[in-house]
Amino acid sequence: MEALANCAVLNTTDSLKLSITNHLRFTLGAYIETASENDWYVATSLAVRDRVMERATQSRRQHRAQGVRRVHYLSLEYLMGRLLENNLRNSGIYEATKVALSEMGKDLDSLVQKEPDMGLGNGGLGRLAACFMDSLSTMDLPAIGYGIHYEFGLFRQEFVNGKQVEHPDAWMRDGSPWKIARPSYRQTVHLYGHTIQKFDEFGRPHHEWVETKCLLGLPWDIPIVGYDSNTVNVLRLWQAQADEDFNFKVFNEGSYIEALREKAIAETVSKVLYPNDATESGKELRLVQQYFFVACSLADIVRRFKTGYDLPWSEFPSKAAVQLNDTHPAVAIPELMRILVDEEKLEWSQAWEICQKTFSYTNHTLLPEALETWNAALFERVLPRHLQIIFEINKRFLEGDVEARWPGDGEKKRALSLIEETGGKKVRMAHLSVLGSHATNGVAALHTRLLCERLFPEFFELYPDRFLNLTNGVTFRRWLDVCNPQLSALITESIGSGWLKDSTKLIQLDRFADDSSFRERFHAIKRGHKVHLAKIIQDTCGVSVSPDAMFDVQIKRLHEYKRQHLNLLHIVSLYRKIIANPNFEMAPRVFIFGAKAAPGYYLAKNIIHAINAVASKVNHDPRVNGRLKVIYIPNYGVSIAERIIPAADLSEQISTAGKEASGTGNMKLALNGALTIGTLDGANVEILEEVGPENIFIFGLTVEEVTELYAKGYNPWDFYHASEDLRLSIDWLASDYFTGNQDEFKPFRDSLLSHGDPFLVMADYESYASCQAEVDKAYRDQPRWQKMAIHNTARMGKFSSDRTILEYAKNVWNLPQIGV
Ligand code: GLS
Repeated sequence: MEALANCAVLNTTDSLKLSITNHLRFTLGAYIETASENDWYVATSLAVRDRVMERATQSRRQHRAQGVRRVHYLSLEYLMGRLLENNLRNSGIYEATKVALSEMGKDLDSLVQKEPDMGLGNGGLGRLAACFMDSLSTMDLPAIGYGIHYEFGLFRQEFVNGKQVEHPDAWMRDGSPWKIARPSYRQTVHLYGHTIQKFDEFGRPHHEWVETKCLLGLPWDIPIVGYDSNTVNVLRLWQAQADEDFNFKVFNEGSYIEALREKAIAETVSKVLYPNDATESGKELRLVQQYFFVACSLADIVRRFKTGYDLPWSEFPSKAAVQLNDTHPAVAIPELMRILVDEEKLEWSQAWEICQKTFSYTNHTLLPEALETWNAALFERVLPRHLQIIFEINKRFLEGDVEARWPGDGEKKRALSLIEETGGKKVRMAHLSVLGSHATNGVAALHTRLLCERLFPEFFELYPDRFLNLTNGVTFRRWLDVCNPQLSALITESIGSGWLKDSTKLIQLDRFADDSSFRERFHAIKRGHKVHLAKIIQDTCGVSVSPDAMFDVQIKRLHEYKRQHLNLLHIVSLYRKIIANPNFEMAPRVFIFGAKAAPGYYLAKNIIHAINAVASKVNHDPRVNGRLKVIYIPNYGVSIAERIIPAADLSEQISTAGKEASGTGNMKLALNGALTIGTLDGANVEILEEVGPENIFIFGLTVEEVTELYAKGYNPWDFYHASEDLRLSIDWLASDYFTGNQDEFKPFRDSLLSHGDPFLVMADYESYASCQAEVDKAYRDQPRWQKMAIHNTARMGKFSSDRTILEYAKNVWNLPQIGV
C-alpha cells in the first residue's frame, strides 16, 4: 500500500515477528512457549500500535505546522467494538501479521476474538461517532474525538427464563493495549459552589465562580487508523479522578475514611455509561458527566490554541470547529462563554460571535421523550455560573432577534425560549444547541424536513440558513471489508480496488447482477456466513437452524417505536397458520433478533420476554416441521453484529414513520446484500431511492398518513375487530399458552389496545403481513432474490460515512483535507 511505503520495512513479516516477540518478552514478561492467548493478543496489538503511533505523532506535527483548522467531535458515546482487525486491515498489514503469527504457531483470527468490545455507547448514535472517527482519518481530515473513559460500558445482557438480566461490562478489567495515558494533559474541572459579583478598578462588574468542588480529568488516547491514509487522529477519553488538594484538606481534618469516600465519589463520574438510548434521564450524575467531559475537552482545545498560535481570540473559530453530537455536550456553549467572558475578559457580544462560529449541532431524534431538558434548580446547584449565562443568552435572544422579528408576540417567545416555564423551570438543551451554533443538521432527508417543520419551526423561520441535512453513513471498512472479507475480495476482483475509499465506484458492481456465475459466488459467500452464524446460534442458543432458510434479521435497540412487537405478531400469526394447516407453504425462515432494552424500560423488557417465550414454543414444536425458527441472540453488540450482518437475507426496518431519525443498521445490512422490508422512515426513504422500488419491500403508513390518522382519531380497537388474523395472534400471545401465566404479557397487549397503541402497530399490521407474503414469494424465486441482493450491495455507495464526513467538512466545518 503506497501510503505506508515510508514504513515498509516495519511491515514485513520478519519485522512484525520480532516486534511481537519483543513485546511478549519485554513488555509482558512472558515466555514465548508458555504465553497465554491473551498475551499473544496484547503483544500483537502493541506491535501494531507501535507502527500506528509513529503516524499519529506525524499527523499531529503536520497539523500543527500547517496551522490547519481542526474539528473536535464531542460525543458522550463511542461504540468502537474491537480494534485489532480493523487497525490491521486499515493499515494494510493484516496479511503480513497473519503470516508472522502463523509462522510462530498462532492463528490471528482466533487472537482477534480475545479482544473485548469497547462498548462505550448505546446504539446508532454511538456507533455513528465510531464510523465518523474512521472516516475522518481515512479522508485525511484533522480531527480529535472527545468522550468519556467509562470504566463500565453498556451492560452485558443475559436471559434468565427468557427475561433480560443486566451484568456490568468490565471491558478494561485487563487493561487495553490501545489506550495511552496522557497525564501531562490532565485538566481540572470545577462543579457546585456559587457565584459572586465583583468589580474591577473601573467599576465594571464581573462574575466569579467560587467555593467549587474540583475534579481531575485524565486523558486516554486511542489512535484512529485511517484506511489507505497516513493520517492517524486520536480519540481522547477523559477519566475522572479525585483532586488531591481537595482530599488533603479533609485528611488534615483527620477524617481519613471521609476523604477516601469523597475520592470514590469523585471517581464515579466516569464509572458507567447511562444505558438509555434516545431517552432523557435527568439525573444529576449524568449532568456532571456531561459537564466533566465538556470542560476537560474545551480546556484542552483552548490550551492548544493558546500554546500553538499567537492569535487574537477572534481567530479561535478559524482554528477550532466543535461538533456537538446531539445535545449531550450542549453545556459546551455556556462553558465557552464562561471561559471567554469570565476568564479571558472578552465583551459578551464578541464571545457570543465566537461561540456561534465555533459550534455546530447534530440532532439525532424527534422523539419528545428524548429531548433533553434540565430542571433549572438542579442545573443551578451543579453549574450556578452556567445557568446565569444561559439566562443572559436567553434574555438577549428574546429581546433581540425574536422581538425584532415578532414584536410583542409572547407566544413566539414562549415557543423559542431556552427556558420552559410550565411545571417548574427547565433548560431546553436543544434550543440552546440551535441558538449557540452556526449549523444544525438532521441525519436523513426526511428527518431534517421534520426537524424544520415540526421540531424547530420557529427557529427555522428565524434562521432558515442555519439548517441543513447530512444523511448518515457507515464505514465500509468495518461493515464490509472487516466483517465480510470474502465479499470485499469478490468486489475488488470484479471492479478493481479503490471502492473502499471511493464508494461511488461500487455502482460498477450493478451489471454483475445479470451474470449467473457471479450470482453463484455472491450466493456462496452469503451461505458461508449463514453456516457460520448457524454454528454461533447452536453454541449460544442451543437451537439448530438451517442455512438454507431465509435469515430474517431485526437487530437494534429494543424500543416500542422500532416495533419488534410488530415482527413478533407476524411470527405468531405464521405459527398459528402452520399449526392450523400442516400443508401451509412458506419458505423456511429463521427470525433472528438482537436487542438490549434499557434496564428501566418495563414494556421493552416485556417484549423481550414475549419473543423468547414464543421462540421456546416454536423451536420445540414438531408441527412446525422446519418452517419456522425464532432466535434471540443475547448481548447484541458490535462484534456479534459483524457476524449477523453478512449472514442476513432480510433486514427489518419497520419503525413507525417519522420516529426513526435515520437508522444505520439498514445501510450495513443492505451493503451486505440483505433486502429491506421497511417503512418510509429515516434513511429507508433514501435507500428506496438508491435501490429502486423493485429491490426493496415497502409497507405501512407514511408520515402524512400517520398525521391524518391521528387527526381523524386513532382507535386501535377498530383494527383489532377488523382483522381476525391480528385479533387471534394478539389474544393467543396474551393467553397462558406461551408461559403458563395469562398475565405475563398483559402489559404488551394493553399497550396495543387499552393504552392507545402509541406507535401504530395495529394500524400497520395488515400492510406488514401482506408485504411479508411478498417477501416469501420473492425468496422462493432464488435467481430473482440474488439479483435484488446484488443490486442492493452495488447501490449503497451513497451510504458511506466518508461521503457524510466530506459533506460535514465542506458544508459545516470548512475543513481542508490534509495529506500527511
Ligand atoms: C439515534 C437515532 O435513533 C437513529 O435513527 C440514528 O441513526 C442515530 C444516528 O444518527 O441516532 N438517535 C439516538 O438518540 N440514538 C440513535 O441511535
